[in-house]
Amino acid sequence: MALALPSDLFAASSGDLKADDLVGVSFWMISMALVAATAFFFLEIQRVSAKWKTSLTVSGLVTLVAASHYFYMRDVWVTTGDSPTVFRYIDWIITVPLLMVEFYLILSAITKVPIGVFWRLMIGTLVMLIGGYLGEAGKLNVWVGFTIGMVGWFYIIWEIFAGEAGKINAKSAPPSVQVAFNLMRWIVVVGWAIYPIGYYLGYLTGSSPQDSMVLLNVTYNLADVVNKIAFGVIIWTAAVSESDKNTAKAN
Ligand SMILES: *C/C=C(C)/C=C/C=C(C)/C=C/C1=C(C)CCCC1(C)C
Repeated sequence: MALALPSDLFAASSGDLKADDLVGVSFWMISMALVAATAFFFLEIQRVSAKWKTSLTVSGLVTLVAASHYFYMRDVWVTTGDSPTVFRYIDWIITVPLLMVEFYLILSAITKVPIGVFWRLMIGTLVMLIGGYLGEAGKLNVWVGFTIGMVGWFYIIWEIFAGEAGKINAKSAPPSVQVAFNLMRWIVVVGWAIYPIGYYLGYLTGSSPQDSMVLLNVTYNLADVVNKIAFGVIIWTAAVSESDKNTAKAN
């Protein structure tokens, strides 16, 4: 039968992934991991108690939105060798606010949280991402964009450690939620720090554009594994342990 297609035809449908293309391979692997994580978070919704279901839904939405963008980013990279900056920032402008919603939900699972907390986290997010985008897109000097982005990020860190969000959690959360909240805070500090490092490696070291774009994309991709998948798993852990505790009490 003449049904067998030449293998380069298959490869051509998504560009031609080279075995030594580290960035391209990382785009493929992470897009699959994001798909798997999405299925996992959605399936686990039925296992946790009512007040945790929305948190798992949001985790699954973050990985779903990111998986879709990874397919596009992967194609841009594999076919052109360019950084998929526009897709990257479209992804972040949707997923980072969703992660902020997640913070708000974790706090709201325990106590009544003023809506102002949510809006302040959103404002910090917008400043951070708009500054970064203008720098990366060449609309602003790369250092100026970087600095604006850093200001937005520091503002978020301040809010979740010293601001109203930080105080609410310290006062009223049960231990497992406090553990989750603390881990999430360290994700925002340590996990999110990987992004400005990526920006720095991409634009501010003065090395060749090709090398810089490899470093930038590998670093951003690694950061997404930590901050989208691992972050979701942390929330899942808290949700399962809190739900099991409540079931034990009820029996
Ligand atoms: C799922 C995607 C996430 C969690 C993306 C987070 C992105 C950042 C924390 C980006 C931060 C940046 C700075 C702090 C300064 C320079 C510019 C950015 C946008 C890379």
